[in-house]
Amino acid sequence: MTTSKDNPPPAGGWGALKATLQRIEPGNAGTTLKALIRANQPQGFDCPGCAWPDKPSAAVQFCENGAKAITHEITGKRVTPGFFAAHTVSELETWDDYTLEQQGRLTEPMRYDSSSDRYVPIAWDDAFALIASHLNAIAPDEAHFYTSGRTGNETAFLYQLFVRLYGTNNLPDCSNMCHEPSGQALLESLGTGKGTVTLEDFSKAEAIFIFGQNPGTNHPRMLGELREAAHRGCKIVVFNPLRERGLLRFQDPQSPAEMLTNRASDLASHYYQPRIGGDMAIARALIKYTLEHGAEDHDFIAAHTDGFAAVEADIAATGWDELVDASGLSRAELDEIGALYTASKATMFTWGMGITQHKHAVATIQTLCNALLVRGNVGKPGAGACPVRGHSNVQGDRTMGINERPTATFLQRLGDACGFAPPTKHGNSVVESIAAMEAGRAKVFIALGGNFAAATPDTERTHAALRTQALTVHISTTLNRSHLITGRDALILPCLGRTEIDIQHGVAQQISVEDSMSMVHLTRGVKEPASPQLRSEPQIVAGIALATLKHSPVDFAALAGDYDQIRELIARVVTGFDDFNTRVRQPGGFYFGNSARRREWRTVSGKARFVAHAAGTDLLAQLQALTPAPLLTLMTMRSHDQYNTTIYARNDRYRGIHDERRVLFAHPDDLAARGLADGSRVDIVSVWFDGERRIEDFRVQAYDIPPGSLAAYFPETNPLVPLEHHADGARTPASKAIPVYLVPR
Ligand SMILES: Nc1nc2c(c(=O)[nH]1)N[C@H]1C(S)=C(S)[C@@H](COP(=O)(O)OP(=O)(O)OC[C@H]3O[C@@H](n4cnc5c(=O)[nH]c(N)nc54)[C@H](O)[C@@H]3O)O[C@H]1N2
Ligand SMILES: Nc1nc2c(c(=O)[nH]1)N[C@H]1C(S)=C(S)[C@@H](COP(=O)(O)OP(=O)(O)OC[C@H]3O[C@@H](n4cnc5c(=O)[nH]c(N)nc54)[C@H](O)[C@@H]3O)O[C@H]1N2
Ligand SMILES: [Mo]
Repeated sequence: MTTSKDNPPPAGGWGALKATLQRIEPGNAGTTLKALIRANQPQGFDCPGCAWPDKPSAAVQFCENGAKAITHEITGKRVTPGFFAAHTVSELETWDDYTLEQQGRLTEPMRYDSSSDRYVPIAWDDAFALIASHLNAIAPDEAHFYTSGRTGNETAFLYQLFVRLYGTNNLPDCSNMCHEPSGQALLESLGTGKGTVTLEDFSKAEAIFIFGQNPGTNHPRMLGELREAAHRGCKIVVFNPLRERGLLRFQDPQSPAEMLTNRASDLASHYYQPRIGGDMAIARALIKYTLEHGAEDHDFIAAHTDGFAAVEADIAATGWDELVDASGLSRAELDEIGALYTASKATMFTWGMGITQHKHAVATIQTLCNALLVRGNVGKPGAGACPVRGHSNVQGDRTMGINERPTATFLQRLGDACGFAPPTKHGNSVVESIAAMEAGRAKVFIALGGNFAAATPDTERTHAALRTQALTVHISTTLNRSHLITGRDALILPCLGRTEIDIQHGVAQQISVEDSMSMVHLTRGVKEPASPQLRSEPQIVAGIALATLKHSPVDFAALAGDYDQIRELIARVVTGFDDFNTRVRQPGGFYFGNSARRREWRTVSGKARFVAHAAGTDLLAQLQALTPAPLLTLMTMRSHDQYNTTIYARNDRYRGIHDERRVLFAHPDDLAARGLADGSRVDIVSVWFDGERRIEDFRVQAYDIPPGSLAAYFPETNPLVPLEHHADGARTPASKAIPVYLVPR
C-alpha cells in the first residue's frame, strides 16, 4: 500500500517548481527562460505539451510538464552526421528510448545506407527525389502517411491535400490510438465528434465527474480549473483504479500565495476506485439511480432526444448486483454517486485514455452520453461532454482532414476548391496499416512526426512489418526508435519545432492550432532554429509534393512560401473557417464552435440519440479458458516524466517511483496469491486467441489498486498488446485492458 494514501503531499507545488528548474541546461538558461515566458502567450508559441486551452488572463501559461516538453525541444544537444558516422543502426537499436531521445535535436537530412548499416547525409532535393521515385513506382494505396498530433493546422491541411492528390486516403494518425472512440461515439450520439464544453463551463458546473484521466501529470493546467471549481463548492468526483496524487490535492506553482504559505487545495471531493473497465457499469448505475428516483429531465428527453425507451428497458432489466460486480464498486458507493449526480443541476463528464483504450470504449462513451442526456446535461452552462485530448493539435489535425475515413462533404469541398477528384475509398487506420504491411499490401511508410514504432501495439510484429517496407521516412525533431526500424531505404528529415522562428521569403510565419475546447489560435516560434539545415514542416511536405506529383492543380511552392495562402485555401474547404486569416488574428483566436452545445443535433435523426448497449462480452473469461494461470488485467499508462514515447527521466514522483521504468503496480492480495511480495521480479505474459506474448523482468510494487487490476508504463509494455485487441468500431488498441498472468523469476 502507498503510505501517502491518507495525507499525500500536494501535486504541483514546490516539487513541480524544482522539477521545472532542474530541466534547464546550464549554458542554455537564458534562452530557456525567455522561451518559457512566451509559452501560450499572444505573439508567442502554443505549448507543445498538451491540448488544454489557454486561460486568456493568466500571466504565466506553462506547467511543469509543459516546461519539460519545451526544454526538450530547445536543448543545446545535437545529433550530427558525426554522431551517425560513429554508431551503426544495429548499435543504436540496443540503446533504450530514454538514451536515444537524450541525444538532442536532429540537424541534417540523413539516408540509411545498408552496406555500412549507418545513416549518411543526403541533400534535401535528393531526399525528395528518392521519395518520389518510390511513390511513383507503387499504387497509391500501397503507401501510408502517418501524422502525430503536434503538427499544426496549415501543415496538416497541406499534407492531406498532397496525399489525396497522390491518390489515397491512407492517413492513419495518433488519434487512432487515442480519442478515436470519443469521436466515433459522440458523432453518433450528439452529432459532433468533439467535446461540448468550454473553459467557462468549469466555473459554472455543480459537479465535475472525471473518468480515467490523470491530469496532475498529463494536463496539469486543468488542475487550476478544478481547484477554482472545488473552492466554490463544485463536487469533483473521480473514477480511477489508482489514487492519483494529482487528483487529490494541488498546490498551484503559479500562485505565489499558495506557494509562499505552502497551502494546498483539496481537489477530489469524492474518489472511487473501480476495477479496470468498470466505467460502463458506473454509467449504467447513474442512469438506473436517476430513473429509480424520478430524477430524469422529462422535458429535455421529449424535446431533444430519441431512443430513450430502449435504454430505459435495458436498465430496468439490469439488476444492481450485476452493476456492483461489473464496476467493482459497492452498492453503497453506487448509491452515493447516484445521489451526487441527481443533486447537481449542471454536471460535466471529462475523460481520458482510461475510457478510450478498451474493447468497449465506444459503448462506454455512448453510455456516459446516455447518462448525461437523461438529466439534460448537454447544451447548458456548466454541463456537457469533455473528452480531454492529448497532443496539442490532435483535434485540429482532424478538422484539417487528417482522417482515413473522411466525410463525403469534406472530400467534395476539397475537390471543388482545389480542382481535382479526391479518392473516395476509405483508407487504413494505424492497426489496419500495420496489418497491410504484414500482408505485403504496403510498400512505403511516411510519418509526419511521432514515434510510430514505439507507440503502436504488438511491438515485435509491428517492427517486422515496418522492415518489409521499401521505404520508411520520418519527419522529426529528435532521434527516436522509429528511425532505427528501417525499410530497405530510409530517410530522417529534420524539421523546425514549434518554438523556432520560421521565416519564408523574409517574412516570419505563424501556424495555427485548435485546442481540446475548439479554440483556434496562432502560434509563432521565438527561438533561432537548432540548425540552419532544418526546414519547416510545410516546406518539407511541399518538397515531397513537388517532386512526386507530375501535374498539380495547386501551387505547393507558393503555399509553403506564405502560410496565409494555405489559410485562404483552408477557409474555402473547411466549414467554420471562413475569414480564417482575419479571425485567427483576433486576440486569443476564435471559437470553432460546437453544434451540440447549441442543442443543434447533427445526427441521422436530428435528435440527440440514446444508444442502448448491453454489457460487453467478458473477454477475460473467454481467455481464461485458454490457460491454467489465473489472469489479471493490465493497464499501460504514462509516468510523470515522459511525453508518450519520449522519456525525460526514469522517475514517477507522484507514484513514488525513482530511477526505474520496469515496474508493475499490483494489489498485495494478488501478489500473495502468487507467492510474490513487494520487490519480487516477474515476467509478464499476455494471453490472446493467437497465442502468448511475454516481456521480461519487472519489479512488482505493492500498490493501492483494486484486486485483479495491474498497472505498468507504456511503451515498455506495448509488446503485450495484440494488434487484434482493439476498440469495437474505432480500432483503438485496448492498451488499458491487457489480459495477463505473471511468472516469478
Ligand atoms: N506530461 C505528459 N502530458 C501528456 C502526455 C504525456 O505522455 N505526458 N500525453 C498526451 C497524450 S497524447 C494524451 S492522450 C493524454 C493522456 O492523458 P491520460 O488520459 O491521463 O493518460 P494515461 O496516463 O494513459 O492515464 C490514464 C488514467 O486512466 C486510469 N485508468 C486506466 N484504466 C482505467 C479504467 O478502466 N477506468 C478508469 N476509470 N480509469 C482507468 C489510469 O489509472 C490513469 O490515471 O495526455 C497528453 N499529455
Ligand atoms: N501501450 C500504450 N500505447 C500507447 C498509449 C498508451 O496509453 N498505452 N497511448 C497512445 C496515445 S494516446 C498516443 S497519442 C500515441 C502517441 O504516438 P506518437 O504521437 O506517434 O508518439 P510521440 O511519442 O508523441 O512522438 C514523439 C516524437 O515526435 C517527434 N516530434 C516532436 N515534436 C515534433 C514536431 O514539432 N514535429 C515533428 N515532425 N516531429 C516532432 C519527436 O521526434 C519525438 O520522438 O501513443 C499511443 N500508444
Ligand atoms: Mo494521445
